[in-house]
Amino acid sequence: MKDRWIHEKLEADIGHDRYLHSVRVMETCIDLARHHGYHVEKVAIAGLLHDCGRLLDVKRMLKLIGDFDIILDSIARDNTGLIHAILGEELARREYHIGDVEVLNAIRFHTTGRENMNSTEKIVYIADIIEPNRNFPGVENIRDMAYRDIDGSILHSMEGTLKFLIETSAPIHLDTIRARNQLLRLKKWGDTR
Ligand code: DGI
Ligand code: FE
Ligand code: FE
Repeated sequence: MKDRWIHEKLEADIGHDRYLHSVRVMETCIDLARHHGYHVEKVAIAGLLHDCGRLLDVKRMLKLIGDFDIILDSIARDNTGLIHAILGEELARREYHIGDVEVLNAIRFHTTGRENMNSTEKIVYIADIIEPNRNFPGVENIRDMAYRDIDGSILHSMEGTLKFLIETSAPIHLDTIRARNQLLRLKKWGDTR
């Protein structure tokens, strides 16, 4: 990305470590897009900005949700893990001047996924999980899968997230459930019934 100001603003807003994570996600997005023959510029900016709503200042996150008149559903409310993606879409639009709806949706749905994800959304979702510094058990398998079968890799990693959410008694967002069910139908029947 050549726009220096985007990098400088992002690092100031989300902090050095998360900024470096974002750059790794961007690079992983570029690699996946080249491999799968997809639009590199689009996924690069979406990958770079995917966590732009994870502000260092959590109070400011909540204030901006109010300022922007964002209505949170009962699961996202009180959950900064989910709020950062929703706020991120709005910040990308307002403060980073992103107009491309595919890029905005990739930011919006990068945490939960959703039914009928397009290629930009899928690449950002899985790049966030497999960027080189991720080292949870099983990541190598998901990393390999992402280059062979991106839907399968998303399904597999989503099921890991769902297990984690159940083990920690966390609420599961309906978008995550719908995304998983659709990917399961795709795997079982090869269609999106
Ligand atoms: O922002 P990152 O840390 O890079 O990664 P992320 O945006 O994927 O956030 C991961 C967190 O989001 C992780 O702690 C699991 C949580 N998460 C994902 N899907 C759901 C969820 N949390 C809830 N409560 N419900 C979900 O459906
Ligand atoms: Fe995130
Ligand atoms: Fe991330």
